[in-house]
Formats: sequence, C-alpha cells, structure tokens
Amino acid sequence: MKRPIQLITCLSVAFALKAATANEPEKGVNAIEKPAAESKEKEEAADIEVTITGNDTMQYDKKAFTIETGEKVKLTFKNVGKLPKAAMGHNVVILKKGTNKVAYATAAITAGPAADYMPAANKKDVLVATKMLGPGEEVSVVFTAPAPGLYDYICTFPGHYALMNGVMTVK
Ligand SMILES: [Cu+2]
Repeated sequence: MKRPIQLITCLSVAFALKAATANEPEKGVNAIEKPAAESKEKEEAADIEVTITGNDTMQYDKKAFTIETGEKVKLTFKNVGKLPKAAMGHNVVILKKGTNKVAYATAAITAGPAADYMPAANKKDVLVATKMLGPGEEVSVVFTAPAPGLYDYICTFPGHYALMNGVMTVK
C-alpha cells in the first residue's frame, strides 16, 4: 500500500511544480523586457511596505522596523486617534544617521504648527518625513533605503518624541 501512495504523491508534486512554473516564465520575461511604457507602474511598486500608526496615548505601534539598503520603501503612517490635530497631531520624521533626536525634537517645538513642527534650520537632519496628521488621516511616503545603520524616528509634535520614537534598521 505504501508504494502507490508515494507514486501518487510524486506525480502530484511534479504536476504542481509544472503548473506553478507554467505561469512564471512569462512573468519573469515581462519583468525584464517590458518597454518603458510599463516602467511607471513599476516605479510605484515598492520593494517593501511599512505601516506605522500613532494614537491618542502618544504611542507608535511600531518602535522598530528593518529594511535593506537600496530598497524602495513605502512608509504609510496612520493617525488612528480621535483627538484634534492641534492637541494630538502626529508625524513620523526619520532622522539621518547620527542626528541627536533630542536636539532635533527640541528645535522642532519652536518651529510651530504652521511648519508641522519641522524646523527649517534642521532640515539637513531629516532623511524622510510625513506631514503632521490629524485624527483618522493617513499618508504614504516613498524613499530609497539609505546606507546600512540605525536611524531614529520620532514624532515632532511638542512633547511627543519621548514616547513616540523608534529605530529604523537598515541592513
Ligand atoms: Cu505625536
């Protein structure tokens, strides 16, 4: 009884493999040889998507995430809170490697709400940032993963960075 079962298993595996590969070569060829007309669609496709939420208790749901250098990253940030933006706005500001997050956050306070608490004088310290979001809002930013290392990210709304911070690891 053992052999027939093995044989059937073998056959079905072989069939499954054949079925799986039947579609793939076409895809692979298309991916490499598609003309420029399709490159726009490709541009919007990210290598990796990361979603972070912020809430009314000043918490990011992700305090860390890892990406690989050179990857196209789509970062989506959602404010899942209910409090008004003026009282509990949130953003995600990923700082360049080696930036002192406390110094940046301190400078951010004086930038004011009109500037989304993003100090113009410290713009050089920012790798990528979302705008400040009110309750229920979400936004996505696309960027290319920088050189390997650790990158701090914070919410720059006054008083938030101490709780709302995390580390992006680039491998
Ligand atoms: Cu915040």
